[in-house]
Amino acid sequence: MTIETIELWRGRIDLVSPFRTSFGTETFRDLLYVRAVGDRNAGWGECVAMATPNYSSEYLENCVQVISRFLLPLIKGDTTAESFIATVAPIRGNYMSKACVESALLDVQLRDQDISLARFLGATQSRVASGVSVGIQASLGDLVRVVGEYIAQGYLRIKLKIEPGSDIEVVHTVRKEFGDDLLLQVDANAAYTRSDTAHLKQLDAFNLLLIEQPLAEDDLAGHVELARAINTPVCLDESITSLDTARGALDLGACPVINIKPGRVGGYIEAKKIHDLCLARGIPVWCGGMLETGIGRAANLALAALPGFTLPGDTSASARYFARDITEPFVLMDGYIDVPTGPGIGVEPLADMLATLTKSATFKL
Ligand code: OSB
Ligand code: MG
Repeated sequence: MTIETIELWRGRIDLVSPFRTSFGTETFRDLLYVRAVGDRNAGWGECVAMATPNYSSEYLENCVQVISRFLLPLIKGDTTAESFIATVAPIRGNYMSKACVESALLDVQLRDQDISLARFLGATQSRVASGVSVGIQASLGDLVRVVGEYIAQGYLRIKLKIEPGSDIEVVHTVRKEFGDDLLLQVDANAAYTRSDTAHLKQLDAFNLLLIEQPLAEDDLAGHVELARAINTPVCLDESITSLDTARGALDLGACPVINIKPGRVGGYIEAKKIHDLCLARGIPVWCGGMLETGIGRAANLALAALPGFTLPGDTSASARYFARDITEPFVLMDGYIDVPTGPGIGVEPLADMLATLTKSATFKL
């Protein structure tokens, strides 16, 4: 394989409904893709960064800068996903930028080898159990209606976004309405502090699968303390940015569950390493999401098909996000989504959707 050029593609796609979290409200998804053009195939990677630095310190326009100024100049014709990771190691952080480029390189090299990403990563499942992440709603009535619709569509697990002032009653309402058998979890996106321990302990009454990222990204010690004080399993999202942070969090006892997002940890190869560590230690993992279009979703499904992914992920169907996805839509069937089987990520942008994107830069190697 020889990489010849790398293209950056930008775009924007509306969400079917506003998505409100403790850090803000999204009504559209700003898009950034890297397309790596090789001598035989081309590969795509989607950047998961949001438009603003609220979920993490990374944001999309900054990723354009990091990728163009610092990552792409390190790529040579014979760079592979694996050698890219080693080459960009001196660049600190910027996981989402690295992951985006790595994904495109991985896609093109696996297409050349005629291997699916799922097979490359060691997937053992042909379909993935799907959960759905439900944003903070304007009223409890809206919440019950929205959750009811997702359950009717077949989603196997509901995740409720929470924040101070919209938490205990929200969970109580959903439990009362939909019963004790519903697989239910919450995600605070770092909205609480250590002084909220007694408040969060009230969630113990509702038999939740887990509470995701209750405290600040940096506050591992706080999560250790909280995990000891409450019965609801603590799961980390924002805090886990690498294999090292994952190992550290597990060693400290900060979390009995981990949400693995490839974009947040620098790519699919690092994500697999975190999966392998967790599998070896008996720690269940699940695949998170970042409102990806079909490009990133296809790759996430491949990862989520690994054996340690024993909890349903935020790998929802295309229709949960977009009226029309960038790729052929991923559809929910009896609560599951099929893992792509074609070479690489197994999908491509549809011609008419590609026409809504802009090639913003081309780098010749
Ligand atoms: O915290 O998991 C999160 C979306 C954007 C940024 C952060 C998060 C989320 C979600 C939705 O919860 C996941 C998805 O459905 O893609
Ligand atoms: Mg989260």
